[in-house]
Amino acid sequence: MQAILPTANRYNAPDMKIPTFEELPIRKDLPAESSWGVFGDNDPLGCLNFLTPERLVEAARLVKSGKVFRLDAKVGFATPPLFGRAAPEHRLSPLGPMANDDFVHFNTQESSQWDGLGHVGHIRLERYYNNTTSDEVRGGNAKLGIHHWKDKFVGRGLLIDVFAWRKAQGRPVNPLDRDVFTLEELKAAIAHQGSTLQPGTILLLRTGWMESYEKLAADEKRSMSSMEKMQSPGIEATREMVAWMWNNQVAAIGTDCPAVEAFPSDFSDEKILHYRALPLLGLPLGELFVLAPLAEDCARDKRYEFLLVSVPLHVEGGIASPPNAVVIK
Ligand code: UVW
Repeated sequence: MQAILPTANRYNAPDMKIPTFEELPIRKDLPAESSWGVFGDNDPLGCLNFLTPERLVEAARLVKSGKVFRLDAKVGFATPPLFGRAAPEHRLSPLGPMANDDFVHFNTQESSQWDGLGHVGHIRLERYYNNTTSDEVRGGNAKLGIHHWKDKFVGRGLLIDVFAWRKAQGRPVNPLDRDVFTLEELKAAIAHQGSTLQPGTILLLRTGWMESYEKLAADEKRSMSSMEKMQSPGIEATREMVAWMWNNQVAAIGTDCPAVEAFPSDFSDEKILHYRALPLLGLPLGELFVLAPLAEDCARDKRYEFLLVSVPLHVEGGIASPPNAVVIK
């Protein structure tokens, strides 16, 4: 691909103008449907740039009841781990007669997780977000490492309970089958909840996968855990879907399913959501979140928006992270 000449960030001033999806890319030498350069050629935050301090102050005003919902499943919840990933190890290490340390060794993609921007690069372009090379990612990942997100993932969250909405429509989801939620369905679910999508929102999408998985017997979990056997609902992987997210300044999307997009998805197809979101737009994808208790509370008080605080691991050069996230209502 063509070399990209460094340019000054055109949009990082307080009055910055964000180009619409239709105006992307911002330069002719950049890939189609990419946001590269919008926040500067070395930007590591992608759509997290939409979480501005002003919007955080607004989001803090959503705290009314003092209820807190943890979004991470426990480390090691999936038995065996999905997609053939390794199981976590937890080892106690006595420090003295009455004192203990411990070690936790786990794949950051094994339980609830944000996919960092070094997780998936574009299959054809062979580049990660903002023209980052594989060598840069694998050689320390200073450019896109998860450490850049350590204090950036706080803002307004909005739950879209598409699982409940589908049920209300008389078309219930079977969360352990592949099923595609269209953009029109997401919009209808938002309207049904009486919610609005405001700029700088972290979307949470409930598909029902987590609760269904937890109800399975041990042998059923084992037989569906591989890449080949996995079936899951998720959002449609279209240009329209990501255009809607970009144009509404969605900061990230977290779901309770294994891949955000419906699975199986074909990683040889450059049109899948993982490529559209992570390398092209810098849009963080969150997977395997615990959303059912939050969804129950939102249905009860009819408030689907809240303050969301996520503090990814402070690991220099990290690829992904448990969200370490709470919703505060
Ligand atoms: C898949 O789509 C396999 O998900 P992940 O982001 O966990 O690699």
